[in-house]
Amino acid sequence: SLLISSSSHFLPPQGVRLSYGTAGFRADASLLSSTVYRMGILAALRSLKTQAVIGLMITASHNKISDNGVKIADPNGGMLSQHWEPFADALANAPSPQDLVQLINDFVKEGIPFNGVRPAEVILGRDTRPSGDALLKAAKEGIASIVGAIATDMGILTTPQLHWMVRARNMGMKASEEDYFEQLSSSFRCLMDLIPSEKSNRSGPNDKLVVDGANGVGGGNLEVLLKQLNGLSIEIRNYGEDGGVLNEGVGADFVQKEKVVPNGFDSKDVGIRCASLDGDADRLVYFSVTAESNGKIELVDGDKILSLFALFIREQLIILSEEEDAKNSRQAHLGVVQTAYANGASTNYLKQLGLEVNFTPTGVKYLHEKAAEFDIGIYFEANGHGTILFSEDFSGWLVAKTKELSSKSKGSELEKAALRLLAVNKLINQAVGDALSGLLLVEVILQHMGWSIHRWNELYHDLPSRQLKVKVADRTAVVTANAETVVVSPLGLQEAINAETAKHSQGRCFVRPSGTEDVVRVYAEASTQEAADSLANSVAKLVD
Ligand code: NG1
Ligand code: ZN
Repeated sequence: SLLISSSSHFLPPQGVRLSYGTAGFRADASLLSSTVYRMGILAALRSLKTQAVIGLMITASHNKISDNGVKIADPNGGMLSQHWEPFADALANAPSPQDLVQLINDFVKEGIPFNGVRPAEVILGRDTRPSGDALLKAAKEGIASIVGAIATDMGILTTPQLHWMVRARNMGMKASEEDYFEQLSSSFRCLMDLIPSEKSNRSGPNDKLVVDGANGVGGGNLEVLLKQLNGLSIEIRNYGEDGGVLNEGVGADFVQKEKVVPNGFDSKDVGIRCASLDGDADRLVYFSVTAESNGKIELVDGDKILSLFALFIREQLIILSEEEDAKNSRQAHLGVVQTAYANGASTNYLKQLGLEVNFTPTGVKYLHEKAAEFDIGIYFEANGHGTILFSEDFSGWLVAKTKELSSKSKGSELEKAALRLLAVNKLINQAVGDALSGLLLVEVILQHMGWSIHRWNELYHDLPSRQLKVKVADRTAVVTANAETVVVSPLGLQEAINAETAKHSQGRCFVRPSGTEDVVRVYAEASTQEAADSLANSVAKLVD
């Protein structure tokens, strides 16, 4: 058959077992062509099964340039349904073309319609990695091996753009790259127009933002977006076209983990508001260079972006809830979602605002799923990946409300609050975390509040923390519960961690197996950096 002959060009690497982790498959790019080919097949089957457009993205995000990866976007633009992950693993690891065909036949028999249905349609994107071009061709061949399947190559994109396009296509909306830029820029302009007038003249040439593009796809795309905007002064560095290497000494992951300036930034930037994207532009952190000479920064991480977003949304909801005509008002349920990596000071701050804070295990799919339970759900990982979700029900209410207010109380504070929420609903990428839409939202909220990056950073003070990785023989031996905060196996380990933690004031510590690397991660927090370091080190010894 077609499958047997085409799959014989893509034999899996020997002696490597790949698994569909929290971010799809990731490995050295040279190992991936068979996996990507097979994920092309899976994407086409998923499209037939759901009768919707599916996305396939080739990226290894913040990892080194020689790595690559592949992940699938489901019809709603989110991550592939967890029910299909075992099938993805089985496909990727099937040893021969015959085994592969057998697997597919068995799977299809369980209920994938082929006849009298809309053909499979997969849209593809890739980041700037040099290995991406050949891998994209492999994905297309996989898709083409399913009869009638259509593959649409969108070229080099940010990961969130591809997810956004899948979601937009399946909602029957315009879904090209131009449409993406148009939606972000028009909703951004709308939010700028709604800034209280006493604050609207704050920005000037002295208030520029400098962005580190991680030498990836984000810098160039941000530049395209900027051409459609007014009122933002942004300088972009680390485009990736001036000899800099993707993610090497640059980018959101580097800045957040190392807490030092990325390449291309130095003491001349002291005090300026700076931001870092990661290589595929789905993470965003802010920072400012301190006057100390060693490249130290003040880091404004995902937790603080979450806090800023929560404050702004809460402010609009409070205005709306003060509406006199009580019968048309609606008490919106706002929830925030974090993981155990969120700095304890951020959690305290959010709770003290009266917000409901929820915890899930690490991995965007878990955070996203939880946030979707609210009228407005905001989720962020400390590393800068996160977004805001508006429920369908609440979005509908908001559209109706703004219509009603535009005739009843045009120009009122009430109308402005509703219009702001509606604009956030359009600006923020509701498929996945998106550094570009997140950056625009941060910028407009800072202007709305009249805040500098320092004022923002003062919302609360991070507790000192330390993250370590421990190489172990078998990381799956560590099993956790309660959103990864408690070890249930091996027996006795949690008690030992508790005993170490109790030695430190404001101590908090947890360990978990990484979903993307072959390590166990240790996280510790305490009232001083020395204490956090010492707690992390002693717990790392317990794991080893
Ligand atoms: P793992 O390797 O499971 O810790 C890392 C990040 C996650 C998430 C995924 C996917 C940390 C501690 N973990 O997961 O937050 O971003 O990669 O890229 O940052
Ligand atoms: Zn990324």
